Amino acid sequence: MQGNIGVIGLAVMGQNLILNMNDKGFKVVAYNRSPDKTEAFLRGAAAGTAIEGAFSPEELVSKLQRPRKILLMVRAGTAVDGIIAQLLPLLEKGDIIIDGGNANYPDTNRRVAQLRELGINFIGTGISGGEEGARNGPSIMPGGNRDGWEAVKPIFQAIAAKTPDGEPCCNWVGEDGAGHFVKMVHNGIEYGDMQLICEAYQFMKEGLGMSSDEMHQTFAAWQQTELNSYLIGITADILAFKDTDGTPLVENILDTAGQKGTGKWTGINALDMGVPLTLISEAVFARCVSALKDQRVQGAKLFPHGVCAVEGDRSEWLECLRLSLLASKIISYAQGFMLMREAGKQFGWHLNHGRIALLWREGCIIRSVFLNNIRDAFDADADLVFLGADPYFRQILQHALPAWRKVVAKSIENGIPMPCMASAVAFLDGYTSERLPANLLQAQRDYFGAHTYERTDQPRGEFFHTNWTGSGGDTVSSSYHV
Ligand code: NBP
Repeated sequence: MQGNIGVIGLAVMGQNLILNMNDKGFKVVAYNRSPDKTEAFLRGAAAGTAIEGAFSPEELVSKLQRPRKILLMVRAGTAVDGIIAQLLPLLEKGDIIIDGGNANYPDTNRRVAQLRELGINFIGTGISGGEEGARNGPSIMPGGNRDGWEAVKPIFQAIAAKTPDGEPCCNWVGEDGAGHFVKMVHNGIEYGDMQLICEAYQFMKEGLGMSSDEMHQTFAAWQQTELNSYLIGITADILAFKDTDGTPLVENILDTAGQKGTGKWTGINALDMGVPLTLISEAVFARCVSALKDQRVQGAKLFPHGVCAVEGDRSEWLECLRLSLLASKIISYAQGFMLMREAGKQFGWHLNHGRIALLWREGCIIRSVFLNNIRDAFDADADLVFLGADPYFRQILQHALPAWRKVVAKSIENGIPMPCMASAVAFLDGYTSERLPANLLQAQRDYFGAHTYERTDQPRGEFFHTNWTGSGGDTVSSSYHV
């Protein structure tokens, strides 16, 4: 029997996706650049299954049903272009290449267009859930050339995670690089969620003086609330985990984090598109600050401050903190969806936000109960611009606001860095201000650069320049923008 699908790349993701497909009754042909990995896989995890190996691209292609479906699970970047170049002479019109790695979406835009010219359907899909998700049901975000989708859909929807209602967390996202764009935003949101939890942890530990076991209990209790999510659950587990000497392992881990491409790309795209993605960007920068360990050690000597204990009723503070986390998380998702809306507009992608929320409901790192409410919000109003305007989320934000301000103010007063929670309040305050100080900013720009300004008492689109110093003249600038 010919293979239903071929998979190239037998590292952790590729192997687990193949085993998952095999479990669902699909015949998979596996190929890896280094043959020893293919041999080890066939002898190991794939032994006794219907999975077949191939030791060259030619052999792989010869073993597949038409139209051939080939999933690439290799390191993102030039490796993908290299493999495509190897496959092209072997493929026929109508064959399908799927890139399941973490490609940067402009690369996917380019590949979709190039391969369309050659009659090859290219799909770029985000796959989230790590090793465990790949094996048991990931969240899958496919986009690209839709002509290839119907042939791939039964396989991908079979292996994907399912919502409690049985819907697959895999559906068509949109044209070109839309799937990889949505995966990028997913990863950015993951950065934000993780940093928010870390800020709550630091407030509990250093402000409220809580032990790891007490924090474990708090996160476990939060898991029974609207915050119920994979990341809150694993945080509770981590805090209970003891090192070999009986101390909490988390306290023995060095406090520096790296940041790989996708969080940074999310921030860069937000800047390019003019979307105020403040929370995710702060989360990326928080990792950058954490990475400056040596400088922080020096800084702590220059500005010794320590964290002052947070006085007052602990359970009251914990409820304020829970509300702050929830409200900040709403802002983060609201900003993430704003970015996707803008990308949809700029690239002409028809993104369905409710459906995207459903894709993330299970299988991926940001999976949470809360995503059901986001799906409901976009189902009720597909044109919802700001998630906080949905009645459910608006009510939570309004209820949380006093507690949220209290936590952020206390963190600043007591020296606990909480950049994401603080930026979330600042964003909401700015976004809901009818008048901001940008009038002064416009005056400054006109003063030093003759950039002109609009007036409150004149129609929009009419521009004025003032000779502020009496020596500036009346000539305005039309090309120099600061
Ligand atoms: P890696 O990202 O570690 O990539 C290793 C695979 O790429 C191996 O099969 C390797 O073959 C192959 N490869 C490389 Br490197 N350069 C190649 C080239 N020039 N030509 C052909 N093959 C090449 O594997 P992974 O962690 O399984 O991730 C696969 C993709 O999925 C990546 O894009 C990753 O970003 C994405 N992803 C990973 C996760 C995760 O949790 N790990 C989650 C979600 C998405 P070799 O054996 O011959 O060196």
